[in-house]
Amino acid sequence: MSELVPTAAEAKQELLEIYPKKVRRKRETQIITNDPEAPPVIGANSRTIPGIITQRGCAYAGCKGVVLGPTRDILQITHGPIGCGYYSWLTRRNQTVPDELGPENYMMYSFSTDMQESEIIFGGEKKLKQAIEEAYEIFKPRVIAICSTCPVGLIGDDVHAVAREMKEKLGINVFGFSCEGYKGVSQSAGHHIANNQFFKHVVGQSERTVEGKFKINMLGEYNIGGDSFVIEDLFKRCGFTLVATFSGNACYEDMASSQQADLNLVMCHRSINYMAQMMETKYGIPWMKVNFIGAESTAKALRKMANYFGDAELIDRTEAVIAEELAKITPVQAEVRRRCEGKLAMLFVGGSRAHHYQDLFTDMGMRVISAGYEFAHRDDYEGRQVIPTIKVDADSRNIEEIEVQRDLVAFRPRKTEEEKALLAEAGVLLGDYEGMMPQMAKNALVIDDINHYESEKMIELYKPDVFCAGIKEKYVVQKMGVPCKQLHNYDIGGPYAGFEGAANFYRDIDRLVNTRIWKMITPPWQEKNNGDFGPPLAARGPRHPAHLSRQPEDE
Ligand code: CFM
Repeated sequence: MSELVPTAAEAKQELLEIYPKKVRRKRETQIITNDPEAPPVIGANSRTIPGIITQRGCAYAGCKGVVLGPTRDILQITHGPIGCGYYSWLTRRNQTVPDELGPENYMMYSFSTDMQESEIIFGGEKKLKQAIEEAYEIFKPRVIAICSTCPVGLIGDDVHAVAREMKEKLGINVFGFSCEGYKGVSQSAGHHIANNQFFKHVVGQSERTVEGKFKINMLGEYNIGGDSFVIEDLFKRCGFTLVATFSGNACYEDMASSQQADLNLVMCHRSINYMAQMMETKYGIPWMKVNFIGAESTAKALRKMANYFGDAELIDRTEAVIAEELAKITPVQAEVRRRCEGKLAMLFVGGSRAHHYQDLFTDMGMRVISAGYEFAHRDDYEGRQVIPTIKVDADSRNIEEIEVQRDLVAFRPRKTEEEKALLAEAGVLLGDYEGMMPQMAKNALVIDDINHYESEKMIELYKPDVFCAGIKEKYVVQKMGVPCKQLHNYDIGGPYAGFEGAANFYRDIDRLVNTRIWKMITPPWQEKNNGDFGPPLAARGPRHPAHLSRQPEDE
């Protein structure tokens, strides 16, 4: 592969140049030149430096928005000022279809206690109880969950005591989350808090027996833009029985009976690995990392799943589904490759997609020159083997680690150690995730918790053909004449999972990077050189000549 200009080391220097010494020392550890053979240590999951415009969200977002939000029939009350409820209302494009197990759907509602100053002073528990009773009166839900916002922790309202009291009084499941926004350093804390409470209050609560062969749970798939629907369809056609998804298109009953599955699939390692671990310890369910983003990755994941169960008929059916789907998608791949091959991409998203979506770009022949997560931990970058070496700081210590014991009745080992060893030999690794860095090119720049300044600088330096991020970055990036693909909500697109989703993605990216509109944009600083953005981009040794300035011959 051709060398990039500037090199990763030079780019890193440029990014760091502007910072005061102390800031530079910290950012130096978070901007890393990759070596896939021996991933270097990267600084991650530490506090964002005050004053820097980060992409990150809060613990409430990670709990209420991410892990809890996609469940349709858990009535979710935000205990806090109305803004927290209002701004978390339908902002994530998770979809759901009610069924006989979970016919209720509260997703389109926003429930809030609308905390006022008087509650901040005198306490909000009374209002919370009233809100729960009122919600119960109107909706008669089977489950109510309470999500805490910052003031709840600051004034000391005990949402768990209120939940216990209401559970008793109403005779339904009620539980709370201490997911105050300020917990931890990002939404990652909220994931952990959500995992803990789901594990304690939901998993194992159902009496029903799940019928079916090859029972699996899908962990860390949230049905953004309909992704879960595509994956569910693939499972069905291959012959797997999906017990529960955490938590895309999920209902309470599914999740409450999830301990009956014989395999946990982990899609988003960052947000749900705690659940996989706890279920393995308590019930003996092994987990495997999968990725249903990308055609090759989807085929690989399905094969691993079929091999895990080792049933000849299941393996044959899975192979037939893969063959059928690949036959449909290969022509689309070839078509977009003609126009996209060699184009440059950068991805700065969340805690797993910056890794997963690289597979789609690889399918298309595009080159990922830089990527990073907002809030992932070192294991998501370097692989799980580094977990014992991760320093636990005060921010992480604040998040509860729950002690999990083997369940004396329900624990059932699904595979013996010998069987696991045989599977490992056949390439079916259990309980492991190798992280993003081993899959990235040598010398690609890996940037943790990238900020707005660094994003703009990276665009100036490399002029990528597409920059993948979220709504906070989108219009800043596009004003620079570079298309921005939102990988959180897919803009208005998707599904992007599975084979069908991959085809959607290829087409959307093809359209985005090959439209002529970007050449017609004059960035504001080239129209009136107001000095805010530094020298014109054209003066910076363009990697793609004339990419960012109007060229009469192009029109
Ligand atoms: Fe997991 Fe997610 Fe992500 Fe995430 Fe998120 Fe999301 Fe994301 Mo936005 S759970 S870590 S906290 S894959 S909401 S569906 S897109 S940042 S990369």
